This record gives sequence, structure tokens and C-alpha cells, in this order.
Amino acid sequence: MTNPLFDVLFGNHAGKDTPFLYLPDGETLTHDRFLRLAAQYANAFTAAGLEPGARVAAQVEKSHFALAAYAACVQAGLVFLPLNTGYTVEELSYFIEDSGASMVICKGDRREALQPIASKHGAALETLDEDGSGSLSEKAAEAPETFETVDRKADDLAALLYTSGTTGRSKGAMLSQGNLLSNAETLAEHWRFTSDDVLLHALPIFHTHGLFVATNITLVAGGAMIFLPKFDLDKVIDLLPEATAMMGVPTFYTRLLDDQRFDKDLVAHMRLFVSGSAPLLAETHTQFEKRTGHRILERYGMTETNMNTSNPYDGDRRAGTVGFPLPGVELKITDPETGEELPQGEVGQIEVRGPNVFQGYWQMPEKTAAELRENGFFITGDLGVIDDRGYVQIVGRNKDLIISGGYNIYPKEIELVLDEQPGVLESAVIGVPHADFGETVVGVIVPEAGAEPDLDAIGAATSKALARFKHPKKLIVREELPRNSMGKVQKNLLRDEFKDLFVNA
Ligand code: MLC
Ligand code: AMP
Repeated sequence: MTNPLFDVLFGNHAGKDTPFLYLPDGETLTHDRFLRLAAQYANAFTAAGLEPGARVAAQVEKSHFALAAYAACVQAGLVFLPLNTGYTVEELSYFIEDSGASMVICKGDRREALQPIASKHGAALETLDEDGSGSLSEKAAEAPETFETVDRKADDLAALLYTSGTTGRSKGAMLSQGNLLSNAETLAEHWRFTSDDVLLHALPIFHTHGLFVATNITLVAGGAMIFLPKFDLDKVIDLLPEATAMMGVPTFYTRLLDDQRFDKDLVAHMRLFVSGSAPLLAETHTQFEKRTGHRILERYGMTETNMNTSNPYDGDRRAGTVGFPLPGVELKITDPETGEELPQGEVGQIEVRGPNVFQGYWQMPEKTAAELRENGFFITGDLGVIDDRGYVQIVGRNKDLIISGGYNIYPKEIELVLDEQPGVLESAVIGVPHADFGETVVGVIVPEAGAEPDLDAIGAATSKALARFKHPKKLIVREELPRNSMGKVQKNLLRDEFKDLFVNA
């Protein structure tokens, strides 16, 4: 019996004294040491009564302890549910309830706020701080450094990742062991990762990009990571000479290009730069090549599917495209109205099918049925076209979504908060171009007749309800919203009107 994901990502490295993580304090953690730590957490989970299939929700800062908690969940057959560290208590409350999590792991300073919520939903609460302190580690410290890996099948769930939706209610994307493993193996091979690689890891580990792409690929290959708590420009520039590969959202690359220390010599030894999670401007791609001689490899993915397409490792990495479907992934462009496949060269919605495609949304059969066809194709909500050489280009979105610095923000969620505020009749939230984040959030508010909404109070209410990265960078008051003859708000007109607000920011 086996646990396919654990065996390939972690089990293969048991007993190896090879470096796995280069930590911010200068320490090196070997694969073996990491696995022994993970086993202790797995023992702590089991001792707390968690049964295979139970959800473990974790809102913790990035650290090797947090990563070991992920490995422990895989080893113990638990479903890992990582949460953005920016989420407010109100947001967390929804995730805990909806997922039916059996355990919540949070930072020590959140214990008080989360205890009543965890208790209400029958979840155990443990703490874990970035220095490893907290109740979880205290329990783990007493546990053995070995753990009998729990058997799992490829279609058993390994992770539940929440993604916001157009209705404002977040949906839990169910990812199986097979989903994660197939994608990690495909990408490791496609991007030629080996045990000699050292990945500079500056992404958060609560999303697909940092956890399943960067980390899982390194683990499949048996390589190492320089594990930074977050993207810090100075540290990245200091450490690039130690790395062979880096993965990032476009903001990483534009920030690097804005710094004159980032030049050809600094990255002469690098093997690979990968970009994704948001569109990389063709201009950034060109500028990057001019400055460094490297062509960024752009790929395209989603929480629900992991990675779908990639520019080639060898061959032409074409700016403004996301390359070809990965081996094993089928991709087609369809008519959004009829679902019929469109001829090459026509713009339509992107649909994908393959072992990477998720199992559906947690306890939301209608939403699953609306987006995941019976024949296995997933309707991504992205609009694309395939060029005459087979490269996929993403040209827009068929979903009302803003991507800011690689974080997805659904306007509806913010509109619901704004609409509730005293004096606000209605609102429209749009994304406008932003020099650093690619896009950012602007809220347009229509007051009730005779009312003068208090923008400071609205800001405070938004802070309580929503993570900081979702906050409108600007609120604009308008007498009315532009609407078409059907009464639908014409957000395109608002986007056009406010498109220059932040481009020189
Ligand atoms: C931070 N802030 C953001 C923000 N990140 N606001 C909008 N969008 C963001 N992405 C807030 C901070 O709270 C702060 O608020 C202010 O903006 C400025 O912060 P900063 O210091 O400039 O930001 P920084 O901490 O440097 O973070 C920026 C970033 C980070 C780009 C490095 O957001 C990041 O690591 N993004 C990666 C996201 C990611 O991993 N996405 C992958 C999703 S998976 P204030 O107001 O207090 O000053 C996926 C699938 C796929 O999409 O295909 O990969
Ligand atoms: P998420 O739901 O956070 O996983 O974000 C997935 C979305 O990010 C996709 O549906 C796309 O809209 C977007 N995305 C990811 N990679 C790219 C890319 N290389 N270019 C453009 N958009 C991208």
C-alpha cells in the first residue's frame, strides 16, 4: 500500500542528508531533518484524533515549520487547507465553517479571536508562529520522529484551496493526490528540474504557485530552496547568485528591473526564470531579456487546475503568450454561448482537461456542474486564442476578476461590503492598471438620495471585513453608475474612465 504524493515528494528523500531548505537565519535543513520534523507534526495530528480525510486549516506565516505541517498532512492522509495570512477573522470564519475543518492552526496572536469560532464549529485550535513556537510544536516536540505513512489513493483529496467567486462566496477547490502529483512530475520534467537545482523561493506558500508549483517541483526533483519569508528586493538581489532558478509573479520581475543592481552579471549563472499567476507584459519580457540575456518562461495555471500551459524550455519563449498545453493536458477554445469548439485563431473561452483538473468544489455540486463539464473539461473563465504556431494567448477574462500582484480579487465580494455601508445605495468595483501590482482595485460608490457617505468609516468597515490586498486603493463617489439598456453596469466604461489613475504610481 502506498501514499503516492507523500512517497514521491517526501518519502523518496528519507534518510538523505542533502540540503532541502536554506533558511533566512543561515541554517540549512536537510531533507531528512525536514521529514523528521514533519513526522512529529503528523504524530501530533493523529494524537489529536484527526482521521484521514479531515481538513486542517492553516493561517500561518511562511516558515519551514509551516511547510512541515503541509508534509505532515500529506503523510497522515489529511486535507491541507492553507489560508492567506492577510485574511481577516470574518473571512476565516467562513472558511472554517464551510470546510468543516477539524483543526485550525493560526498564529499565536490570533488565538483569542479565533478560539470562539473554532469552538463553535467543533474544530481544535493550535498555534504555530514563524519561529516554530506555539502549541502545535509543543505537542510535536514530544512525539516520535517517525510516522507510519497513511495509505492513500490517487483520487483521495490532498488539499482544499479556496478561491473567490463571482457571487462573492468563496469556493473550496478539491485537489486530489493525483492532481498535485501529476502536475508536479510533468513540470519538473518539462522545466528540467534536478537535484542540483536551488530555487529562490520568495512566494507565499498558501497558494498554488508557491506551494504546488515551486515547492512540489523542487521536491519531485530532490533539489533545494532558498526559503525567504516573502519577496524582499534586497534579499532577492543578495541571494540570486546562490540560486539556479526562480519563480514569481510579474510584480517580482518588474520590481527587479526597476533596480540597477539587477544586471547580467548577477544572474549569469541562472538556469531559469518562470512567471505566472498574472499576465506578464510583453514589454517586461523584452526588457528582461535585454538586461539579463534570459528569456522569462511564462506559464498559465489556476487554483482549480494547477498548471495548464507553458512556454517551451528549449525553443522560442514567446512574449505575450503562455505557450503550449502541457503534456497530458488538453486545451480548447470554445464559444462561451454554445460551448462549441472554435476554429484556430478565434477568441473564445479556454477549457482544459487532464489529470491536473480538480475534483470539483467542496459541497457545491451546482457550481461544480456549471464549470466542470461531464466530459471532464473545466471552463476556466479565461478568454484566449491559439496562434498559428499553437501558442496560447490569454486575451481577457470572461469572469469579473481583478488580479493584483498575483492575488485574485473578486469585485462582488467588495461590492457586498460597500453596499452595506450607511449612505451607500450601490457600488461598482473595478480593476485598473497599476504600475507595481499590474492591476489594482477602485471602488465607485453611489450615495443614497441626500446622503454623504463617510469614506473614512467605509475604509474602516472594509478593513474589518476584508484582507488588506482587497481594499480599494481609491473610492470615488458618483451620482449614478453607467448602465446599458438591459440595466447592467457597464464596468468597461468605468475601467476606461479611471485607467490612468495608477499607471504612474
Ligand atoms: C501586498 N499588498 C497588496 C498585495 N500584496 N495589495 C494588493 N495586491 C497585492 N498583491 C498590500 C500590503 O498589505 C500593503 O498594504 C501594500 O499593499 C504594499 O505592500 P508591499 O510591501 O508593496 O507588498 P509586498 O508585501 O511587497 O507584497 C507584494 C507581492 C505579494 C507582489 C510581493 O503580494 C506577493 O508575494 N504576491 C504573490 C501572490 C501569489 O503567490 N499568487 C499566486 C496565486 S496562485 P498597506 O496598505 O498596509 O501598505 C495562482 C495560480 C497560478 O494564481 O497560475 O499561479
Ligand atoms: P487563481 O484562481 O488564483 O489560481 O488564479 C488563476 C487565474 O490567474 C487564471 O484564471 C488566469 O486568469 C490568471 N493567470 C494565471 N497565470 C496567468 C498568466 N500567465 N497570464 C495571464 N493570466 C494568468
